[in-house]
This record gives sequence, structure tokens and C-alpha cells, in this order.
Amino acid sequence: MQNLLRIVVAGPVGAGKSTFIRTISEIEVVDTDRKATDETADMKANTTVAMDFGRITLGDDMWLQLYGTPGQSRFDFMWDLLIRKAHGYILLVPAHLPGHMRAARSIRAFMRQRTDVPMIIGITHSDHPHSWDLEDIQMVLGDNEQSCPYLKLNPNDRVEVAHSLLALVEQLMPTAVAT
Ligand SMILES: Nc1nc2c(ncn2[C@@H]2O[C@H](COP(=O)(O)OP(=O)(O)O)[C@@H](O)[C@H]2O)c(=O)[nH]1
Ligand SMILES: [Mg+2]
Repeated sequence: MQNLLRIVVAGPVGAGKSTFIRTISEIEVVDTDRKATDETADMKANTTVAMDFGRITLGDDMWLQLYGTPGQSRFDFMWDLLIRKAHGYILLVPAHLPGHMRAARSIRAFMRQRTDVPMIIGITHSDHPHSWDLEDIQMVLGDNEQSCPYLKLNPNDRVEVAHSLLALVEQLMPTAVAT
């Protein structure tokens, strides 16, 4: 059994990737957030330019390493590097930004072309008053109920983040072989 699992947290700008890792990591997160100077500056002051890195101990000799991708497609060489080494990934989709659904869909396609490791989709910002319903998001991403696990979570909530990671690790365990 492999005792180190590398999990990638992907998704569009503002989905909550950096927050997700900061909320759950037991080490101080190594982040590469920098002042946004392009179109993302309208959304957030800082944006991830390379990756976020965090770690969680699952048991006596089992660790999860968490790698958060930059959201912008101009950094997709980092998506490529990170996903090729991943044992599983979580795609965070912000439910309050309809304009980002297309980005989420293309990130999904990008990952699918490179890997078939287990994945789950985490819908964030569902607490926003104008957030989309789960069914509508599934439809835009081209999924049905059976395609892959979907769950709603707020990346600021430690219990919800842990729950989503467990859902992914459950899928991973049978395939986690020493590499
Ligand atoms: N209310 C609420 N805020 C969220 C949620 N998910 C993320 N955020 C906030 O959205 C902002 C952007 O998150 P960040 O982690 O920087 O997104 P990233 O671009 O994916 O790394 C932060 O202020 C988060 O606290 C959510 O589900 N609900
Ligand atoms: Mg970030």
C-alpha cells in the first residue's frame, strides 16, 4: 500500500482552492499567491501563480499531499505537471459565477485527457444568494448523477473539507499501489 497520496485541487479562479488547502493542512501552507494585475484583479486581490501546497496525516504512516493549481488557463503548464503525478483530484466549481462554468468544463476536459485517476466535484459558494443548483451545474459540465460524485462544500469549513477528501480517498484506496 502506498503511504503517500498526492491530491490535486483544481478549479477556476475564486473557486476556493487555496482556501480549501489552508483550511485543512496541518503544516503552514506554502502558497504562491501574488497581487493580481490582470483581469482577475476585479475578483480578488491575490491570485495563485504556481501552486499551493499542504499536507495532512491520515494515520500512522499515511499522508495526503495537497496541491492547489493556479486557476487561470495561462498557467496550464502547472496543471499538466501536477495532474500527471496525482493519485486523485477534486475539481472545485464556484456555483455563484455562471461565467466560470465554461472554465470548469475545460479544466475537467484538460484533466480527463491526461489522467483517469479517481476524482470528485466539489460545488463551492452554494451559500451565495444567486448560486446555481447542483442539477444545472451537472448539466453544464455534461454529467448525470452517475458520472462522478458531486458534493457541496464551503472550503472555509474544516468538517466539509475533510468530508470531501474522505469521499475521494475512499475511491482511491483500492487503486493506491506502491509507485
Ligand atoms: N462564502 C463562501 N466563500 C467562499 C466559498 N469558497 C471560497 N470562498 C471564498 O472565496 C474567496 C476566494 O477563494 P480562494 O481560495 O482564493 O480561491 P482560488 O482562486 O480557487 O484559490 C476566499 O475569500 C474564500 O474564503 C464558499 O463556499 N462560500
Ligand atoms: Mg488560489
